[in-house]
Amino acid sequence: MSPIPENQQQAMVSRLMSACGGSYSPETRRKYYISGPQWAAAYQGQALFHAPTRPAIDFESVIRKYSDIGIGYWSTHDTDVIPTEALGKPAQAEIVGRIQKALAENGLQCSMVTTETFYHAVWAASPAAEAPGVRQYANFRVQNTVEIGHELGANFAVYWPGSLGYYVQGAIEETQTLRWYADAINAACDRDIEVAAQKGRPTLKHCMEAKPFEPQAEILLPTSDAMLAFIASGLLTHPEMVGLNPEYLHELMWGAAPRAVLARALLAGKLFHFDINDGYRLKHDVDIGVGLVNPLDWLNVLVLLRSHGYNGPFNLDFKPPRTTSQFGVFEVSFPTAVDRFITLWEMAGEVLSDPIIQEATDALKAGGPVTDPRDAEALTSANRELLTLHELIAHRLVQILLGLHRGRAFSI
Ligand code: 3MF
Ligand code: MG
Ligand code: MG
Repeated sequence: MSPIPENQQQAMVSRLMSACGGSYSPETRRKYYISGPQWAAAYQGQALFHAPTRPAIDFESVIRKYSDIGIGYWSTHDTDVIPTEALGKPAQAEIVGRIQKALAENGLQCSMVTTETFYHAVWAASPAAEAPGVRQYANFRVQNTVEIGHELGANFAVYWPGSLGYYVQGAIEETQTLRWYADAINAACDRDIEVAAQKGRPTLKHCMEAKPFEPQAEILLPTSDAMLAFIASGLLTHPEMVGLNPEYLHELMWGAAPRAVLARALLAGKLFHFDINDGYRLKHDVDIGVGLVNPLDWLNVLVLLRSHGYNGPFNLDFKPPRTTSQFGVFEVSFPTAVDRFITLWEMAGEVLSDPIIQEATDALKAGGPVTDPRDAEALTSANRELLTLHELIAHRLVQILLGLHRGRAFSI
């Protein structure tokens, strides 16, 4: 192939995208509770060792693009849209007004707001720093985010504590730091109760998000399970208002099975919100688009969530790769992420109604005939052949993922 001139590259990307086929219409996409974060679309490809590869983009453009794709919901950090120095000032109200207008004009709803407590230098010693002034500032920030959330009609507030941890040990005392962090969550819930009453709205669902490493060397609440323990610790004044926003990759990063993490959150009644993406075990936070690395695991995750009636948001917290242009972000990255999610969600429905999986599961639950419940040998032999169904079910799931159950076959 001869070199492709720059002015023909977008057309080629579009042509190959339509050749891929399998896209859903914006109307179909809007039926799912999928939210697009401001920060994901606006990510410029920068990192510690990486210069940006894409230009900046404003929230009006992101909201318009999401609308074109059919992403019905939008989420944001306070400082993704409001400069730090304008927070709580009249300029904030002006920006919130512009956001309301952009959402209304494009038929989007704001689902979630979150406070940036990791990027600015003020958080160098975390939002639960020793200095009382920093902690007061953290309270102001989370309360201000709650107010913005109510203004924008959001139902969820998310907390990724980010810098709650340390690089060098011994200087901070963990129990004290966690108490101070709880004070910030309590301040947010208290303010929420007041604002919700004033506005006649329900209170927000406050969702804690864990990540095992980054951006500190050691993290005080590294996993969703650690956060469940924190929520139940007695430190929170309104534990019933606080649940989880697990992120798929954040759990994989520490080697967990994300489906088991979600199951524990479901059992605790705390699965409020879910950040969806993909990546690799025991590696850093690469934030790859959902289903590009572990589609089989994702299918299984969605089977669990569908079977438990999870009805919260699926927040596309991924980063379009640095090799994707800004054109590609909206032409390829977001629509394909949405469409893989929808396909996997629909496949999960197929799994739940598949007669083979159903019969195999029922047979496993029925077990073999029990002669003597204290006879290990008899029990082993009564169930021996049935246990092969575990592998048969796993095979069937792969068949469904690859379309083999519909007769797709390869001949040589
Ligand atoms: C970091 C994250 C965050 C959180 C966000 C919402 C930038 O790894 O996942 O995204 O999701 O701060 O609280
Ligand atoms: Mg996240
Ligand atoms: Mg992440």
